[in-house]
Amino acid sequence: MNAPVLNAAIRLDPAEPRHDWTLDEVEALFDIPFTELVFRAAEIHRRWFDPTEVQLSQLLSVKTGGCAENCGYCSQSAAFETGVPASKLMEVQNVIVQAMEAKAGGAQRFCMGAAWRDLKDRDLPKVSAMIAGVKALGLETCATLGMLTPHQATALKDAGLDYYNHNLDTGPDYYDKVVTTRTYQDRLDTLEAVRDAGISTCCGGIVGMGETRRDRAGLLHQLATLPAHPDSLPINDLIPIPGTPLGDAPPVDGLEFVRMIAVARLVCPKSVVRLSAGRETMSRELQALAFMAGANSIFVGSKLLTAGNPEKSTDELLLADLGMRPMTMASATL
Ligand code: SAM
Ligand code: DTB
Ligand code: SF4
Repeated sequence: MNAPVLNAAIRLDPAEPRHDWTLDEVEALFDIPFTELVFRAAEIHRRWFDPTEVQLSQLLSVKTGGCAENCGYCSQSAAFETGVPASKLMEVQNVIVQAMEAKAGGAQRFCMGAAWRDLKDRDLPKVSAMIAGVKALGLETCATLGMLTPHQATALKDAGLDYYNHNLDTGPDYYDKVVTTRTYQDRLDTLEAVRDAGISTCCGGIVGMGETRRDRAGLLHQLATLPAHPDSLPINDLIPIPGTPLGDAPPVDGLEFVRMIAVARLVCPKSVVRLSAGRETMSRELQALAFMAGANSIFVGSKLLTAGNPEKSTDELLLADLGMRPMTMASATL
């Protein structure tokens, strides 16, 4: 027998998900030999989910560009010249039409994104009408609108909001290398308001911003020690946007990306882990490996917010070739 591949002191498969992970434990998971790591993650994936099921979300940017934040990866920040023009909040009826098309295309959840630092009360009625209208179509609703106050979160819940996306983006020690216009604690406060309002949380981050493995472990450690693990956990592969400070960031090694998915699956075993932005430049085999390592959600539709995503026909073929099918709504809302 070769050297042990796993620190026996790390409890990987308790009856219920752990919330007492230490940063060192999470970092140690990244060191497990690749095939063993993927195997362990695949095993735990099967404990909580049907591994042939994938949850399908579709995005729409309902308010694009001109954002007051300076997130170093983002095409929509007013701080960078990216060629993305700023536009006003869309009309409710136009959003509903897009949601109908998304539903017809097979999406289960419709996520409305706005390039805002925070939601303003004056926009609440219109955003609430969008949420109510999308919900009435029989879609799950998700929104990502920047920071929220507790009363705004409650109003969105009352309008029919199922999920709120608010990413921690990276580990706490690397955060201020990426964005300086808000703090990590600001993000955690909004997540708390969302949880307290009874909305399911969608929270994850990005790899490929120059962070170390320890920073990646730092992000997953934060997520795994939240009062409730994210219901949905997006892992984005940076899409380098020309004109942003990260426009020339080198691509992340595919195996390292899969490690991130596998560790996310191990530390947040009941979360729906989304293989999120960046699939357009990933091979089918890399995506298959990510599903093997525990990813069970993707964005569908040829556009994310401003950047590209695989065509519908490309994804349909991929899922068919992998023998994967859309997650049933019941298991998508664990
Ligand atoms: N303005 C809101 C906010 O920041 O919370 C919502 C929209 S924002 C675009 C949502 C998330 O998309 C970010 O937190 C980030 O994780 C991800 N994202 C944005 N630009 C990206 C890029 N170029 N590559 C990968 N992920 C990106
Ligand atoms: C998430 O984690 N990724 C999505 C969604 N949540 C809002 C956004 C990805 C954005 C990719 C870059 C763009 O389209 O501008
Ligand atoms: Fe604004 Fe969100 Fe982009 Fe940051 S990620 S600049 S908050 S739209």
